[in-house]
Amino acid sequence: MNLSMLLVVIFLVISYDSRAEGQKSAITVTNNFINRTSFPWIHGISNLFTFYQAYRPCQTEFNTTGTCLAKSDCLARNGMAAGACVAGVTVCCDLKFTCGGRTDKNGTIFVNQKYPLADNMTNTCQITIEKQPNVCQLRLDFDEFTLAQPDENGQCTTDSFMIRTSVGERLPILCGENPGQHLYIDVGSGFINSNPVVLSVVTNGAIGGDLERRWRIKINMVPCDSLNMAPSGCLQYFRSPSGTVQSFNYGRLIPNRARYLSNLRYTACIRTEENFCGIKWRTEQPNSFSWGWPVNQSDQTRKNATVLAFAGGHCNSDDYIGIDQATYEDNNPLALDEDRFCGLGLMHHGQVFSRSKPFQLKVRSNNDHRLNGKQSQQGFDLHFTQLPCVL
Ligand SMILES: [Ca+2]
Repeated sequence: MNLSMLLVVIFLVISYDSRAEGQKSAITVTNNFINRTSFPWIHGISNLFTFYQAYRPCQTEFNTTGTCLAKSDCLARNGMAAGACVAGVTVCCDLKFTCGGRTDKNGTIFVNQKYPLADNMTNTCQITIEKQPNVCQLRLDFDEFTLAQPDENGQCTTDSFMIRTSVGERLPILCGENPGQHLYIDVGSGFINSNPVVLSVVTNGAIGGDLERRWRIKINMVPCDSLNMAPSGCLQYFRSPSGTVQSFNYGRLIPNRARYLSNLRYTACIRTEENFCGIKWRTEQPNSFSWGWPVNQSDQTRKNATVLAFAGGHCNSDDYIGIDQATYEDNNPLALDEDRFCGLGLMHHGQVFSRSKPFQLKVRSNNDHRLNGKQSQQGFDLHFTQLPCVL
C-alpha cells in the first residue's frame, strides 16, 4: 500500500468513526460505502487508531475525570459515555463504582446507579470494601448525599444508608440530606482482610418534593500508623483550629417534623492543636441549635422562659448535646459548669466555653421524637474555635 492510498484509507476511517451517534442514516450510507467485510484491513487500522487514543484521561461532560475508551469497551466496564474523546473514535468514559461493586482501592468513589442523574427506584444498592493491609480505618466523605427524609419518629424508614462491619461500635443509619458530612469506620488492625465493610443504600420509590436521590461518597483508607487516624470512639474527627460541626440531615426547617435522627449515640471529636487549651462552641446562625426538649419542665415554665435554652439536669429526659464542663463565659469562676445542652438555643447567648480535654461533642437522641417534632427541631449547626492556653 503506498502512502497516498494509506492517507485515503485513514481519511475514510476517521470520517466513518467521527459521525455522531444520532446520524444513523449517514452511518448506514458510509457503512455501505466502506464494506468492512470486503476490506478487512480497515478494521486493523481502525483498531490501531482506537488503541492510540484510548486510555488517556479526559474531562467528562459532568466535569469529572474520565478515561478515553471505545464506546463498546466503556459499556462493557459498566461505564457511561460522558462526552467525546478525540475525533469521536473513543468516548470519554465515566467509570462509575456503583451497586454490586467490590473494591480494595483507596480513593474509590461510590455513586448511585444513574449518577450524575437521580435514582428514583426501589432498590438495594450494596458495595463491598476490602481493606488493604495495614489499614485500620475507613473515612467516608459525602460529596453528595440526598436520600428521603426520616419519618415522624426520626427513623430512616423510606431510604436508609447502612454500614455493616464486624469491628467497632454500631454506626448510625443515615438518611435525608448530608452533603459535606464525613464519618470514620474502624476496620481492625489485622493484616488479613477478614472483615470487609459493606455499605448499602436501601431506597423505596420516588421521593417527594424537589429532592432528587443521589449520592457520591469518597472512600479513603487510613493506615494504622497515620496521624490522620480518628481516636477510638469518634465517629467524626475534625483536624483544624476552627470549623463547623452539623448534625446529620441538618437543613431548613420542616414544620412539625424534627430533621435530626432519633437513636443517635455518637461523638464528634476535635483534634487539640498544639498550645491550645480550650474550645468555644457557638451557633453558626442565630437559631442553629434546636435539639431535645426538657419533658420534665411544666408547660408554665416553658411559656415563661424568654429563651428556650436549657442545660444540665433539665436535659436528662430527652435528647441532648454533651460538652464537658462548659460555661457561658470563659474563665469566670462564677459561671457554673454544665455538660448537657438542649432546647431551642445553646445556653442564653448561643455559645459555650470548655477547657476540658479532649474536645468532644457528644450527640445523643432517644427513640421518642414526638416533642421534638412538635417543636420542628432542626438539629445543630455549630462553629468551634480552639482557645490558646492561658499562662
Ligand atoms: Ca427525643
